[in-house]
Amino acid sequence: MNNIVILTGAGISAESGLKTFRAEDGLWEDHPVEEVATPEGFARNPGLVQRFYDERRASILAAAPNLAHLALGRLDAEWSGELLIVTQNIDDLHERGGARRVLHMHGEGLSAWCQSCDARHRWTGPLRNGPPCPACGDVALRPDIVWFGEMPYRMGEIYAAIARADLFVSIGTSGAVYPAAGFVQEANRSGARTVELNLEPSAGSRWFAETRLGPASELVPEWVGDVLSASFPSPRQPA
Ligand code: BJW
Repeated sequence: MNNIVILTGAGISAESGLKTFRAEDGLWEDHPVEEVATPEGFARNPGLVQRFYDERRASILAAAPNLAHLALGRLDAEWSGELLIVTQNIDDLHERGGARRVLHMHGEGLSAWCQSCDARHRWTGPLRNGPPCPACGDVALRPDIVWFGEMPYRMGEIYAAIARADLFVSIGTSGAVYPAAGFVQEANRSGARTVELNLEPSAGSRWFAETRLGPASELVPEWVGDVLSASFPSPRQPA
């Protein structure tokens, strides 16, 4: 086994105090998704959307990586084969947990994107007050986030990594949002072993060869230990 692709979702950051989306007390409970996570919602009420992401940005800055992020940081440091951590999360907790091979397919909360000159800037303050773009000076910054109906980032790279993967692992995601929810089937098609780590079975649970249930802060360090000690079963069928 050499190539690993890991998909993470909001559940891996839940124990860092960041809300998930679809839980009863989740983000969509107080903020209708079509209002805050679509380009149409942003066009209708930019102030509301900027406030929502200003609050999210502040929460990200106040959060710290948990044992699950740290374990993936350890895996990244010690795994000499190919590794890609594809995260749907907009927080930077994987990076602060030590991981380097991270791809943010739904964008980054600490990035602002200028709709006028297309520049992207690291952003830690608010956007609701309409700051000018540091590159062109126009007041046209939006959160650098992939909303519903928009194309997630770097899909070609993701599908290429899945096609090469020996092991595909999904951590803390409900499997409700495409294209990420379809990655497990892609991985199965290309012959990878598939494993799900989640508090409860996801919508696509039946597609995984193995499911381990529990909190990410316990499951992920245990799973990383298994992989690094090579006690993980060989993923591909012998030729
Ligand atoms: C724990 C835990 C603990 C809790 N330990 N686990 C009809 C059919 C199919 C598709 C479509 C359709 N109609 C429209 C579409 C496409 C649409 C879509 O999927 N809609 C669905 C609602 C059906 N998708 C899109 O529009 C995407 N773009 C697109 O498809 O472009 C075209 C394209 C075509 C072909 C190829 C490529 C592209 C864009 C999707 C953008 C999603 N954006 C959001 C918001 C922005 C980011 C942000 O604000 O943060 O991304 S939505 C939101 O959901 C966010 C998340 O990244 C995403 C996934 O959520 P996640 O992470 O799974 O969170 P939850 O809350 O759902 O689940 C948490 C999980 O954690 C649970 O399972 C818990 O059990 C678990 N958990 N605590 C372990 N301690």
